[in-house]
Amino acid sequence: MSPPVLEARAENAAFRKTILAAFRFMLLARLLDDKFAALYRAGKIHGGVFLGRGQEALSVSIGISLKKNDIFAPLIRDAAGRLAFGETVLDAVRTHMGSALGPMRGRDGNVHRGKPLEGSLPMISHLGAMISVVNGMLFARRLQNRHGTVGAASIGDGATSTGAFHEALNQAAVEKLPLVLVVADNQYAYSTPTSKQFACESLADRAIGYGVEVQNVDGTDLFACLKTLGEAVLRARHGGGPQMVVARLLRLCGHGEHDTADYVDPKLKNSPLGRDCLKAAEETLLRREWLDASTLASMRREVVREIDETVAQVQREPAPDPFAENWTAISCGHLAEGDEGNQGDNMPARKS
Ligand SMILES: Cc1ncc(C[n+]2csc(CCOP(=O)(O)OP(=O)(O)O)c2C)c(N)n1
Repeated sequence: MSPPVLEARAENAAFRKTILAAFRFMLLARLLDDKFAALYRAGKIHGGVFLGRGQEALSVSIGISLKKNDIFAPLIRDAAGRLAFGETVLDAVRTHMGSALGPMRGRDGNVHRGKPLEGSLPMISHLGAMISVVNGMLFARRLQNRHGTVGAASIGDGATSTGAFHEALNQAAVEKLPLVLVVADNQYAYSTPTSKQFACESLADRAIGYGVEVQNVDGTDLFACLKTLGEAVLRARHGGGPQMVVARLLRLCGHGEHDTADYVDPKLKNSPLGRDCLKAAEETLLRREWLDASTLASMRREVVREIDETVAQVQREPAPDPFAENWTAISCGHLAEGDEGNQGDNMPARKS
């Protein structure tokens, strides 16, 4: 057996590696979001663009804590978590820009993207609907004797006022499902402040009512989020039943890129809740000398290059052809090698 001091050192080195990987995903998500916002304003992205600015620390922490065969139901503010769970920049850009080669084959808005067979669920609604879908998948795995997997769902403070949230949380508690529910208490549900949303002190109280283990965490602190989410996932994986984590933070953008968010109280922006988690993580990593300025600069250059090259590639790709489509509602999003992007469904394409 190795002496405790060596074990502690190895643990520290592993944590350091995870933190640096998480930080890179956060940076990638932020710069990707910025690119999508710019493309939207330039009229290159249709529909809406919804961003996760300020929520990257929380989002990446759940994405990176899950394993390959787990289930993840992300929301519109989860670019960082999606990337950490395995989404490629190429899939994200293809979906936003409507490429026929993307996972939804250019037929659906960007928020509904996912690869269900890989455990990444396309969002139905932002408002609680995905929790019971994750529960259902966890039940299915239990019936298939596939134990040891975890299902995570993201949710906003507004969604915790819906019946869907309460029914699903209760079901998960009664059935002791390995669910991790990640609540981003970002102070607004669209333009509705939390004071008009709930009267309990913390949203954590809602979990206690159902007998669900719950933790509060500072959503602006990457280190705290990683630790809290990592431990919650472990507890769920090892039979501890459903876990809820409530992270307090401030949404550092509008509801979508169309929303100027003038309703946000300036006092909140200047409060600790308004701290930018990406900047805070960067400062801490530099201060601890886990990252130096030149490594950071080259990381940033690499990320920008990857995004720019992917956008340039996708701009040359075809849009869906309405006459060649079979228009089945859901694409399984798995393009086989050499697939032209039109055969990904479980239904055969209709020949016109
Ligand atoms: C069933 C349903 N009702 C309303 C909407 C419109 N809508 C989308 S997001 C949202 C607010 C969500 O707020 P919150 O849950 O706090 O999440 P946040 O946007 O802050 O991440 C609303 C009203 C919707 N998508 N689905």
